[in-house]
Amino acid sequence: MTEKKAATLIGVPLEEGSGRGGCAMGPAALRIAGIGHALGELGYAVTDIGDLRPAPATDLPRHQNARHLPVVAAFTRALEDRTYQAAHAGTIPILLGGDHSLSMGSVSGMARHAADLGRPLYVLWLDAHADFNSPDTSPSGNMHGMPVAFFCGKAEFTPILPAARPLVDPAHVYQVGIRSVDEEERVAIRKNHVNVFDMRAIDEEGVGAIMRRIIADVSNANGLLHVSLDVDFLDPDVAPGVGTTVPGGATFREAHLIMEMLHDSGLVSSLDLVELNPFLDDRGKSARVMVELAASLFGRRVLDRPTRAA
Ligand code: 4U7
Ligand code: MN
Ligand code: MN
Ligand code: MN
Repeated sequence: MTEKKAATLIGVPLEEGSGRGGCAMGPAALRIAGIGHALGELGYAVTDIGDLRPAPATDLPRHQNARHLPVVAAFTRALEDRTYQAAHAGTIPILLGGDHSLSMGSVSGMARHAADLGRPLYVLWLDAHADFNSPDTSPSGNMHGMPVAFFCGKAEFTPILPAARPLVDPAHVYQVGIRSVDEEERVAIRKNHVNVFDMRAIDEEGVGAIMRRIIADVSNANGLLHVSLDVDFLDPDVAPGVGTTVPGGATFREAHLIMEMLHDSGLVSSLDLVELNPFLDDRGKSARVMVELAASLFGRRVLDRPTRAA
């Protein structure tokens, strides 16, 4: 008998990493748009553990260019553990964000899980931004621009998680959809050999060819693949509900094909749905798009746009 596939929904009402209000409502909007129902329909046993609300960390000094560090650090610690536990229990952790600083915790938790299994962790970063700043380089001090540097061990936040924590090899990070990179970030992603497929690469090669390469790399290495989907990966016309819109983003069809190919690969171990700001959304449009993409990633085959919701 094959065991029923299982998913754990983890609500992350975190907005302090983003420098503005609204992302804390993201988990509610994703639930109303039907994330749990969609996964249930696809045959998953879904456990929703509700929203995490850790108290701010009291042991960290304030950092003038890592804004709200005590809040983000508390979420990082809680999420590292909850994500690890969900994966260790044989389920797929799905993080309902919340701003992108939550990936400091979710990806670190998956790195611990992958280390347990003796398998490498790969990360697919679907985003307009590289999120490879550190407190030393960030032009804003907003920690949602720092998670990739953090889980690769390239940003100096050592007191947040144990110094000996498993890191992600930057050469195992694949960024797709990139179109806004800060000056020092550009240097850092090159120096650290992050694999970047910017919008020009998508236009020239197409997402199908790009995804085939990424999937082949992960598959050949017997890796786990964590997918981190930032709303601003999509064009603002497709998904306006985000604080950091950048024109010229992915179309719905491109994003959808990526999800279908990921599903067929069977490699995806975990997922972040991040940066949804329902306060900026257009009548739930972006929330529904995010849920439709997640459903495709977990096996929905027809293009039935969800009509339930709000
Ligand atoms: B997101 C930025 F300066 N790079 O660091 C920064 F442009 O999670 C934006 O991808 C970061 O939405 C965007 O503040 C973070 C800025
Ligand atoms: Mn991001
Ligand atoms: Mn972004
Ligand atoms: Mn390798």
